[in-house]
Amino acid sequence: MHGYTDADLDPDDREIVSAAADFADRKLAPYALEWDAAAHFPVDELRQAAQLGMGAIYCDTEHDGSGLRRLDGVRIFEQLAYADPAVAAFLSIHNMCAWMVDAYGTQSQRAQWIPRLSSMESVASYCLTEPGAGSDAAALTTRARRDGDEYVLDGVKQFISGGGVSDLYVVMARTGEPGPKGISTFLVEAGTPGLGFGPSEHKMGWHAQPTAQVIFEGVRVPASSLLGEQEGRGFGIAMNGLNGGRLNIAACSLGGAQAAYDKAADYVADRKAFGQALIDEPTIRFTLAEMATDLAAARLMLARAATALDAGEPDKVERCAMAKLHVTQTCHRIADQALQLHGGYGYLHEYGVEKIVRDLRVHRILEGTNEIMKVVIGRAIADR
Ligand code: FAD
Ligand code: 2MC
Repeated sequence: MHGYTDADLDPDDREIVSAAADFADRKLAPYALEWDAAAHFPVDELRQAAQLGMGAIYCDTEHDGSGLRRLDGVRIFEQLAYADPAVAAFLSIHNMCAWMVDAYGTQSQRAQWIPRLSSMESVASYCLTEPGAGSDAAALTTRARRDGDEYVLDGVKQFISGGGVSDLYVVMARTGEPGPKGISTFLVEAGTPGLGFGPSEHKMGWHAQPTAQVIFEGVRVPASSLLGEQEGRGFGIAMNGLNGGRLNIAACSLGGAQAAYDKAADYVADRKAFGQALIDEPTIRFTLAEMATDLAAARLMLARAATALDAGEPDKVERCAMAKLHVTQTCHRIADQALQLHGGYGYLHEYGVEKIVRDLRVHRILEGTNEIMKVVIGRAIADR
């Protein structure tokens, strides 16, 4: 259990967190640098995580979900990210998709998809962003036109995590008027004629998972692919998915930063300069003290936002946005401080810290940029 003592958790919670930490230590950590260097997406290991209940963490148990809380989810992603933030973050996106199907799907959509998503026999991607609509997501132009018993999808989705590899694409597309009210959500299976993909993007970090355009050219899906049967609900579905997604991305930052901090604390205890261990230099100790304090505060803030989402508290949206803003920003800084404490060695791949800095950087951009988090929080303040 990285970042927790026994006193932090009751026995049931401890079991969940320990199981995730044990899996991460054995199945992810030893290979994370290799996967990063080779841009390898470890689908087999993701399926092993799913065997332990991490494929549909907060989906109902009725269709093989794990029936856990958001709070459990963020702790699980934190432990997985301690080993590999990129892999943990992909699993969090898959879980966001599974929850959207479970929360908004019809009984038959849930029965069809949740068992497959829970086992990760079907890996899922979330498709909202477009080349011309990122932060302004409600401006999306991918169109779904009703044609008899089918919808026909045309458009391009940009930066899709798992694009080209996933089995199920959860797609926000326009069925009606401009703006948020004209958007619906569709479940599109890989292999559907007209569904294509761009090349895998070359990225600064997140090398262990592919990112690609998802292209729809006259993609025909049965009308039963409309999530929740009713048109016009897609923007709300997408946003509610993202509330939890934002927490999970923050959890991935926290796990990565905890790992970077632990590496730095070990390193400065060993490294000698000016006749003493670096940890005996007071300014270095102060840096570690601030990093440890920031990690503890971030963990508390994230847990509070997760309980707000679990309980459906009225301010859950802004709490999730605040947690995403604060935790991803703070944790990226902590990872960078850890790199600095390693001196030149921090810049080398084999020490594992530069990978964490690269992986955590994008958490300030995706699932809503940190500027958009301020827009969300600011609107809540203005609407008080
Ligand atoms: P823009 O919206 O063009 O923003 C550019 C800049 O302007 C940003 O700094 C932004 O904060 C700022 N800005 C915009 N509007 C405002 C405003 N009103 N006030 C202040 N500042 C503002 N999307 C998916 O749908 N699914 C995925 O799986 C997915 N995975 C991703 C993986 C990676 C590696 C990356 C890089 C992105 C991924 N995204 C995904 C897309 C991601 O969510 C978007 O990149 C993000 O929402 C920002 O959109 P944009 O890139 O179009 O930037
Ligand atoms: N939770 C629940 N509902 C929400 C919501 C949220 N977080 N955000 C907005 N809504 C609702 C809102 O309450 C309103 O509902 P109603 O019509 O019932 O009043 C509706 O959605 C429209 O909202 P707005 O009027 O605020 O819409 P607007 O277009 O002005 O702005 C904004 C919305 C900027 C908050 C939204 O577009 C946004 O979050 N943009 C960021 C996009 C984003 O996060 N992309 C991430 C892509 S996924 C990714 O990166 C991955 C790695 C998977």
